[in-house]
Amino acid sequence: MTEANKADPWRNISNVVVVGLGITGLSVVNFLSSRSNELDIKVIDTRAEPPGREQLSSSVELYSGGWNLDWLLNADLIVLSPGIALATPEIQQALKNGCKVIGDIELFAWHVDKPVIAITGSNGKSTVTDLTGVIAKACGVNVGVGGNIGVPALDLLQNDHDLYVLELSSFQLETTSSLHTAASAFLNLSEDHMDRYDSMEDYRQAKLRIFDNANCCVVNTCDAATYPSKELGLELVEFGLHSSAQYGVVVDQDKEYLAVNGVPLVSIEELSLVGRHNVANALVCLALLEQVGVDYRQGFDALKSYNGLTHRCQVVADKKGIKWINDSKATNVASTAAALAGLNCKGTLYLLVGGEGKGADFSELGEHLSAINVKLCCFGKDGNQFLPLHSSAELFDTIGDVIEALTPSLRRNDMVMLSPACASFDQFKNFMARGEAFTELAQRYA
Ligand code: UMA
Ligand code: ADP
Repeated sequence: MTEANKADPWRNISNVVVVGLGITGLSVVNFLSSRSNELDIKVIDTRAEPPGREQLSSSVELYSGGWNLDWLLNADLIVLSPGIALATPEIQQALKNGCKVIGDIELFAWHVDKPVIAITGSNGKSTVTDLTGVIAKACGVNVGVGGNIGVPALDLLQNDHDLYVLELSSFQLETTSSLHTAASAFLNLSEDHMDRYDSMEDYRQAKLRIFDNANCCVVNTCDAATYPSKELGLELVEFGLHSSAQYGVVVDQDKEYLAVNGVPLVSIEELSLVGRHNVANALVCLALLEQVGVDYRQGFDALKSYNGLTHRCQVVADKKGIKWINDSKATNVASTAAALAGLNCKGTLYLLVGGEGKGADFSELGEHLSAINVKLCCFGKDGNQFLPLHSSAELFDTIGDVIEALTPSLRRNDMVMLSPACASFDQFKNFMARGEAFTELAQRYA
């Protein structure tokens, strides 16, 4: 933020319209109401039954089921939910009318007064965010962890933390311009959200905004798309799954280690996390914590015992030699590919794919499927798009239909994995509800 804005970002602002309720909108209303009773706060949500309306104070006016242009055009400030694109015609009209449009992370930036670590990327954001928080806590740091991971960033400001770790989506970054970070990481870029962006480059540019005011940029040596333009002269710290990366992997006496500047620190076989992508994720956590002066060595036990968040390659049933794996958080092709790469299945893999495809091209998944013994079970709104990818592919309506049909064929050493490469919104409230539905079925049928 410029010095002038920092002095008083609230200058000339009295009418605020929060667009989109949900957990972000609610956090914005609560934050604004607690810091000033001079603001006139209104909420618009285009959904007829916006989630969170029961928790909204009756003193805040809500317009739901469509747009209220009058409110938008009379606002001094619009705080936009990440679920609504900046390109939405009604928002563009307000912008043309001279209204300032920001997101919850920009509001957070206006008020935070402690160091911030920020993480973006197509995959691994939540894992890196959570694990960075877990290691920091183990090192005695009073850390607040939130953002796209599910705890709205503004809610974190209700408590005094000494460090904030934020997962930021490209949607949140679009409406953020003055977040100063001690370190920001861009983990990787692969196709996602093509229903919101015109091109991969647009999507990448939204993510690169994380480096706009970063003291240090953590980038992936194996993914050139994560690097900011050289001309900006930003300070870079590199991670990668090889020995020459600053945060890399070295082999010492036949054992692989997480290493910093070539010095082996933690043996990879001691990590509870599985998969090469998680080795990369662990390296990023160390790189980020170093930048804020946390002596991460004190957190190595926590790093080793960390076994990941739910809904990410999680074994939810293991009976009669058959494993059931919930990877509901795999909402794009690259995350499903990462799950397949990390799998060791001696029998047949029953892979459940489908849902809301977000305009993605799934053909790349075909290569990964051709190398394994798989039965492809497709479901949901865009399930039919997976049918050409494998000769075994079969279409079902729901996850329940798939499980009912496949259970009689299951044999020892087989695996059933939900790693859908799609968003869940066609049939579920979110990826967690989808994962819970699968888990319940797995435990019932196992
Ligand atoms: N919507 C409308 N009209 C509105 C508002 C929302 O139609 O007026 C729809 C949009 O399609 C939107 C969807 O509702 O995509 C969800 O919006 P929401 O209000 O339910 O969102 P929140 O509850 O505020 O959750 C948001 C993030 N959701 C999105 O960005 C879509 C959550 O990330 C995040 O955890 C939360 O803020 C706290 O920061 C979820 C997500 O799916 C997990 N994120 C995407 C991803 O990770 O791929 C970016
Ligand atoms: P995000 O918050 O970016 O969606 P998560 O940590 O929740 O990331 O993981 C989402 C999915 O991506 C899971 O299926 C997980 O197994 C996979 N994944 C995690 N880290 C990576 C990575 N570095 N590269 C590719 N896939 C990954």
